[in-house]
Amino acid sequence: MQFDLPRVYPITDTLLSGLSHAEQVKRLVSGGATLIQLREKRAASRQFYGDAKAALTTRDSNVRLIINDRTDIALALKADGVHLGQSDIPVEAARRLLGEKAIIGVSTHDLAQVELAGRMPVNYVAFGPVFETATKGNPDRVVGLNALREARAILSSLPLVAIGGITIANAPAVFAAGADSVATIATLLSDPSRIAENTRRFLKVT
Ligand code: TZP
Ligand code: MG
Repeated sequence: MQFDLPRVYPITDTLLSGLSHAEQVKRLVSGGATLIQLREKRAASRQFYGDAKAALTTRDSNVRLIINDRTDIALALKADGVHLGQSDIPVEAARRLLGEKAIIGVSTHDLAQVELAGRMPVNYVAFGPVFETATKGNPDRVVGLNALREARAILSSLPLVAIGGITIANAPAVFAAGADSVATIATLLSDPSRIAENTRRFLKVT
């Protein structure tokens, strides 16, 4: 279940960017992103399905697209995988549906959840929010860099994705604490005219 996790893992947000998922993917890919998560918390299922389908149809062969929360949509569209939260269906169930080759990641927000996630059939574990974030409604408590270091130790070689308030400025400290990759929303998307440029800049510092 090894897979090559890039250093920057952008997540789409239609409210913040004002753009469809497909258009965000296009801009992120033109900036060099190779793994992108489509995250939709508001739109109707049918609308998200159509937008995700458009993103997947135009996907490059070197780009992998992961669907947040919705294993059904990932399965129906043959996406590259699914990203599950603590209240989504169990990882084992998603693995049964999507198969061995799917990329499955899980969100964790404290070290007990990291311990459990480390024993699940996942390809990576996301941990955060590492810093304050304005992007997620009702975010979990900030975990900080010390807990991130502990998460690294718990997971040994399992890929660790840090999330929450990560910017070009603080990313070096996040990598130094042991993250393999950083998942980011606002820092790449808040200026929609600069998505490709900011992605390129971010990739350069990693
Ligand atoms: N999960 C934990 S923090 C977060 C999610 C989805 C939001 C991250 O967004 P940003 O803008 O990179 O802080
Ligand atoms: Mg979720």
